[in-house]
Amino acid sequence: SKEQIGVLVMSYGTPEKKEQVEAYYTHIRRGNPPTPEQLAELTGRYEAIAGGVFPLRENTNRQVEALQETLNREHPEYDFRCYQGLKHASPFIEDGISQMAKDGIKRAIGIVLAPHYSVMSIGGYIQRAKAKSDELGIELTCVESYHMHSKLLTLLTERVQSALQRFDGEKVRMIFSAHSLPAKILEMGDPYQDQLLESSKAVAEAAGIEEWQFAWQSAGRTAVPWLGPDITDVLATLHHEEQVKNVLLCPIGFVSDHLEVLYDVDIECQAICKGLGMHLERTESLNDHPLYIETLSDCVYQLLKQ
Ligand code: FEC
Repeated sequence: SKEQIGVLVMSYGTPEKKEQVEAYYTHIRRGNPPTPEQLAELTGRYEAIAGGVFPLRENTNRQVEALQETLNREHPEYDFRCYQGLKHASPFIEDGISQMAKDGIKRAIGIVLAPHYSVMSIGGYIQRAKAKSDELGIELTCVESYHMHSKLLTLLTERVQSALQRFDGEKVRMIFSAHSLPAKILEMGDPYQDQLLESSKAVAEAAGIEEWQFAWQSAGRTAVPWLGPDITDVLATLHHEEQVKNVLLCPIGFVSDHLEVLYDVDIECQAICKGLGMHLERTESLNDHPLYIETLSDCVYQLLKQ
C-alpha cells in the first residue's frame, strides 16, 4: 500500500466566533489578556470586515483541502494527508502533529501559508512543529520559504496586471506591502526584508512596472521600533510630496483575505486615500487559486524527494 505522508499546513489562525476573540488576542499577546478597550477595538475591526465573521477560517480550510487534492492528484504514488496547524487558534500547530501521530503518520512535511521567511514568523511556526514532532517521534521537515517560486510569481504578476486595468491607463504608483516586524530582526540578519524586496522586484519587472516601492503595514502598537516606513505615512507622502493620484497596493506578504487585508488595507488605507483624494486599488488575494496551491504542492513534494 502507499506510504502515508502527513502534511502540516500552518497558518496564522483566527477565532471561530466572537466569544473566542479574547482568548485569541491573549494568545497573540503571549498570555497577556488585552484591556477591555483593546478587546472592543479588535472585535470592532472584525465586525467591520464581514459583520463579525472570520473569513480567514474558510479561506484556510479551502486552501488546505485544495492542497491535499492537488498533492494526491499530481503524485498518486503517495497518500498525502493534510492537517491544519494554526499559530494562535485551534487546531493549534501541536494539535495537528498530535492528530498525525494518532493516525499513525511516521513522516511529515510542514509548510506555512506565508511565502517569506522571518525567524519571528515562519521560524516560530517551525520551531513549535519540530518540538511536537520530536516529542511524538514523527520525522518532520519544513519548507522555509517559497517567495521566488515561478508559479507564485506568475500569479502575483497576473493579479497586478488585472488590477492595473482598473485605472483606465492613468499613471499609477505601485506599492508592495507586508506585515511589519520589530526592527531588531535586521540586526539579527533576518532574511524577511530581503526576500520581500526580491519577490516585489520580480513581480514589478514581470508586470513591466517601473515606479514601485515597498511599505510596511499592520505594525504592532508597542514601544519597540517596528520596520518602516508605514503604509499610512507613505500614502500621505506620495500625495503631499509627489502629487501621486493613483496607487495600486499589492500586500505581497499575505496570501488570504483576512483582517490585515480586509481591514488594514480595504478600510484603513482606503479611508486615508479617500481623504487625500487618491484612487487606491488592491490586488486580489491569492486564496485558493490553483497556481498558489500548485506552488505549495511543488514545495512539499520537492522536500519529500530530497
Ligand atoms: O484575520 C484574522 O483573524 C487574522 C489576521 C492576521 C494575520 C496576521 C499575520 C501576521 N502577523 C504577524 C506578526 C504580528 C506581530 C504582532 C501581531 C499582532 C496581531 C494582532 C492581530 C493579528 N496580528 Fe499578526 N496577523 C493577524 C492578526 N502580528 C489581531 C493583535 C492586534 C494588533 O496588533 O492588531 C504583535 C504581537 C505582540 O504584541 O507581540 C509581531 C506576521 C504576519 C504574517 C505572517 C503570517 O501569516 O504568519 C509577521 C494574517
